Amino acid sequence: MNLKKIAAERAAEYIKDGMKVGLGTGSTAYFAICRLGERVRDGLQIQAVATSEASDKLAREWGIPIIPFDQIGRLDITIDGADEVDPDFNLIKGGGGALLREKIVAANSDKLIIVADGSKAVQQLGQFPLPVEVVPFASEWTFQALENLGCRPKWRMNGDERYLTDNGNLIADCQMEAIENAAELNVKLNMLPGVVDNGLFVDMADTVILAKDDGSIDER
Ligand code: ABF
Repeated sequence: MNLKKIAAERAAEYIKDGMKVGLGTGSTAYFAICRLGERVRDGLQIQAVATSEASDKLAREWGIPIIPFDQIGRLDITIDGADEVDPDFNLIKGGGGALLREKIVAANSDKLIIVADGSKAVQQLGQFPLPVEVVPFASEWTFQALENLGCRPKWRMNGDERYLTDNGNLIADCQMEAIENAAELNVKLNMLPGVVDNGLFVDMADTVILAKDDGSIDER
């Protein structure tokens, strides 16, 4: 049983003719894009923006019309995955490296639907290392600033090289253990001049669809 697929395909049912849709990134959002691709093949009419180069490519392969972000206007629904979801629907995202575009697309959406298997539900955010996107200029200075904030950052690597996002930035994965106040940390991180954005999505998700181990869906 593929729990990610179950959750993602349930979310795809929300999409109706004429909608403008944000396409998430990651192995769960992948199934939502494929399901929407099937529906487009069967006649569903939508326009979409993608949150990563990978999702853009996948959507185009399925024949989903992709529009540049600045030309699409307000989105009806975005379907995206998450690394952690707390009981208030606050999220850690960015394990897939696409947090910046994901946050911009989510902020421009009337409705953000998060899809995941049940393992992503947590009581408190912070076990999953919080991704922080950092500009390459003065990156060691920013790294130090993250340490001073009490984060324990580690540069994300791609083999021997530092990982680069679709925007040409670095990712510092910050081991936090427990995030007591996600809203406050979100602001503090984004106040650091070298930080572009971070993977805390506070008060952004509208609906969370989790597929549980037995295949049933917890949808709130
Ligand atoms: C994206 O993909 C990210 O924000 C998140 O990091 C990740 C979730 O990965 P997966 O769906 O592959 O578990 O949604």
